[in-house]
Amino acid sequence: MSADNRILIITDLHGCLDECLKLLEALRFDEKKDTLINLGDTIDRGPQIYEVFEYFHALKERMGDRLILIRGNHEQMMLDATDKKNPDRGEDKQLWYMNSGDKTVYSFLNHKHRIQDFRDWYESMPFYYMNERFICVHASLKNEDPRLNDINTLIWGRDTDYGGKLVLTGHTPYKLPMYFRGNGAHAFLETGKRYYLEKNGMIALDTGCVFGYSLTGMAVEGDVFYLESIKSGVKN
Ligand SMILES: [Mn+2]
Repeated sequence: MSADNRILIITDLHGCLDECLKLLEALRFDEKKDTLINLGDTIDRGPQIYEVFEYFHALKERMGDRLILIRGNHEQMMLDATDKKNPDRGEDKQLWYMNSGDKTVYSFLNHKHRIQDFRDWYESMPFYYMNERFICVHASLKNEDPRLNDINTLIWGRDTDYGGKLVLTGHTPYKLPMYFRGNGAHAFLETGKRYYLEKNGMIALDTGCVFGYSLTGMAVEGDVFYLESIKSGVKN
């Protein structure tokens, strides 16, 4: 893989568009060449939820298959809460609103849109992505074949003892990006430093931007990667 086909990975934007754009700039994102993977949770909690949707919706038109938007638990809560065929929709709506879904509803309404009109777009988000080197999923894996995990593991799981083929995750915020080897050993990852991709274990990229910490992204170039971080401007 040459630098002509870099893969960038970001996660847990939760409506933080300003930090997202700064991060993509720091990673020297080139939408004409790079592949961009978002590990889910674009909606809820943050200041610019509709704007994040608008940005990725337009970017998808330009990037096609090189933009991969993975589904997080927040997208799933929204889908369950707005699914007219779902008999438990009332309870699912309560769960979503308890997790800040109302903020998403109002962010869309403030722009004269209803998020349920874009259900198909969110519904098209896959639960995982994999290539020869690594797997991407919102929260966690137990089995290294993503299809053999239940959906709750993929979008809600917080286990860090996975030791299979390398997986990149978000969902659980840490103050710094982390590498979990799967045997109990873990390490902080530094920004700006080049690392070789490990074969196994889990890289956790959510550094709690919407909670006021930072937004971290990863750039993979062949078998090497590096991280960049942008300080959060969200006030809590
Ligand atoms: Mn999540």
